[in-house]
Amino acid sequence: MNDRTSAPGRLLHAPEHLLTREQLAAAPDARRGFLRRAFATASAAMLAGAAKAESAVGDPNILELPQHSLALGQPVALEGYGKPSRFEANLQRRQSPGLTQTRQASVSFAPLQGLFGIVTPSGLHFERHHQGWWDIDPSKHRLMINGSDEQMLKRPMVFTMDELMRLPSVSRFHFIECGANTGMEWGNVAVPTVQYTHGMLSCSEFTGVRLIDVLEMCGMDAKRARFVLAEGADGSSMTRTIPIKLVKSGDVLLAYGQNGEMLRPENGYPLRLVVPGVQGVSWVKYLRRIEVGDEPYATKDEDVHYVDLMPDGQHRQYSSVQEVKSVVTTPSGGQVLLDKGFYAISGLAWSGRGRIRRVDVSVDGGRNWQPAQLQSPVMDRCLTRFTLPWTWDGKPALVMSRATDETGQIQPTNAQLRTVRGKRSIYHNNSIQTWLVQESGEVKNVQVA
Ligand SMILES: Nc1nc2c(c(=O)[nH]1)N[C@H]1C(S)=C(S)[C@@H](COP(=O)(O)O)O[C@H]1N2
Ligand SMILES: [Mo]
Repeated sequence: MNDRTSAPGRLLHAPEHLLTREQLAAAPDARRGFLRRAFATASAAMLAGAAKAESAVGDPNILELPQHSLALGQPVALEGYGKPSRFEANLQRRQSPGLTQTRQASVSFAPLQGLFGIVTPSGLHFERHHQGWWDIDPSKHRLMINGSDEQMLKRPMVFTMDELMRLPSVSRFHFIECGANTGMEWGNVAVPTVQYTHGMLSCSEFTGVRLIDVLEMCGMDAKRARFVLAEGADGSSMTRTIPIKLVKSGDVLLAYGQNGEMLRPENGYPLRLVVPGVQGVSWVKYLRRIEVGDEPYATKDEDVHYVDLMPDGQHRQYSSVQEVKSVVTTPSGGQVLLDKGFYAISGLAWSGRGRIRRVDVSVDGGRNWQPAQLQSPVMDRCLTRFTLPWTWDGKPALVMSRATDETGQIQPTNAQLRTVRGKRSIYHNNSIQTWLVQESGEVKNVQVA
């Protein structure tokens, strides 16, 4: 089953990969000349071309010296910001075919199927705006820190960005996941690719000042303080309650840096809250105010939105930790396996409660499980990359992954999750995802028990 010596299978990353179907059809075929049925529709001319190029002998890509080996290359840019290769232009954030398209108040999904390792390039980080994004002038941005009364915080202060950025900072890798990620799968299979099932998920190195340090500077009453309120400067008036316990642990950051540079405007430039392990909505962007208080604030974004409708008709509130979850990104929905043979199954695992301890992978719909390899680094409340070598025999396969975190929490099946949560939720779906590899090689989003 895990025979790495078998011929490598080729993978078509539809619809966002560098090779088109046509280019692949024209490429030398794998050793057995095994043409997937997916290509039955390819034109006769193309098939003839593929047959001619069957072996590397006579390959013009080797025999004819290309221009880039003969002439001077491009000069270095005198100035400017680097961009990806033009051949990578299809790898983009995209709006889901399963959601109503609106201009400002919406979401675009990260192309998880095309990413390596654990860090999301900032230009591909998912976006979620309740009222559109802004590119705020950092010289005019202010952060106010106040208490619910004068004793709660003795020295209320207003910080400029310069003042904040002079303070000692930390840099940490964390994932951010919207509580609504995978939400469309509650009822049934809703969207075709992992970009749309799981792409409200990204992971960055964030740099900023620990919120606790600033609150201590301001003279917070550590005995009375129980919650903080975080407020954004955009028109959505995003406001969220964060328990002081999380803040006191030193994990909550006033972040201005993302992957070595300033935050992108879409991600909250110039300042956002980083609340590791907690759903994205609490990571308030364009952060302009923190208030310290002794009771939860019950704002619109925690009363009306981001509540979970339970089977008994009651709503569950403040369910903010993102529970243990994982997904296979290769092979995943929309891709096509072009050959039988070796594939490296690969995916991402994460938990809002700590590190990932293990990931098991099944290729038979959950009857048998094998432990996947976790790639280092494995970090606290961060994405973890896992892999498992697999030889596809050309028969239908149901590919799944199941993560366990360091607290012992195990990712539930759809049936297990629904027993507790019903089917009418939007948020916090962390159930096991299944991809069906069909005989044709085409991969489909399906749900099994
Ligand atoms: N000020 C402000 N903060 C916000 C939002 C917003 O609309 N305005 N959206 C929230 C939601 S619902 C999520 S999931 C994350 C998304 O962060 P991102 O756009 O950087 O991916 O930001 C959160 N913080
Ligand atoms: Mo969100």
